[in-house]
Amino acid sequence: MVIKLKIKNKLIFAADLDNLDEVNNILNQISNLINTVKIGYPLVLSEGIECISKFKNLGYNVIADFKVADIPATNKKICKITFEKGADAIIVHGFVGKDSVKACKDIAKKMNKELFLVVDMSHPGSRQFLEKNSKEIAKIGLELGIKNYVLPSTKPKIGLEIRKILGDEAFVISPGIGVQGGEIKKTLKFADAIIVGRSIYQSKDPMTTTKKLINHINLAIS
Ligand code: O7M
Repeated sequence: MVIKLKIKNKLIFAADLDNLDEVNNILNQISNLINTVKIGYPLVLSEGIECISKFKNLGYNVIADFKVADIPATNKKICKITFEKGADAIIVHGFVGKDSVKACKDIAKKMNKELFLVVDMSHPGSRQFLEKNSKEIAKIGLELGIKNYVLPSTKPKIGLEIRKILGDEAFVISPGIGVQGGEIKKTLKFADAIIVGRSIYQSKDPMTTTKKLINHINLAIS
């Protein structure tokens, strides 16, 4: 398993709020429990791309969830700017095809950063197009030598099937736990870490909720 990011407690916090103060408030409560934050469009479009450096300065690993899905030339620019802003990793879509993914992979390699490839997604609509091609997308990732992947916790059977294709060397992160119905135990049979957003940031007591999640994670892997 080759990954430069060390994800504490196998738990990534999805900071999908549109207000930086609210995110900081949650992080203050869980900062000794997690070290990796996934930020995406809700926060960046509301508060600006500088959120990345703000979280970096607080000591977090930052995964930029921009689900990059454009032509190779544009993909390269998006990744380069995101890495220059301080992101440790960027999330990239595979359905756009090998050349688009390769452009991201090449710039990530050049800048010594990480890339996560989305192979399938967690929401019901993903069955319409993405799921039908997820194995092909996984193969593109393997052909390009990509090590990091995103697989949905709401589809544990498919998760296991794709993990077989990716092999033990792959590092898999998985969203969909909690609100979307995914279960930690089933997910950690194919994933190395989980991504959780609403269950934490909508909780009345984010610290206790996060501790409970970590207990479940530890039970699942023991
Ligand atoms: O725990 P939630 O459901 O509130 O949040 C899950 C997070 O994971 C949220 O940031 C989603 O955008 C993201 N996500 C999915 O929910 N499903 C997917 O298939 C893929 C992602 C994701 O992170 O892609 C990289």
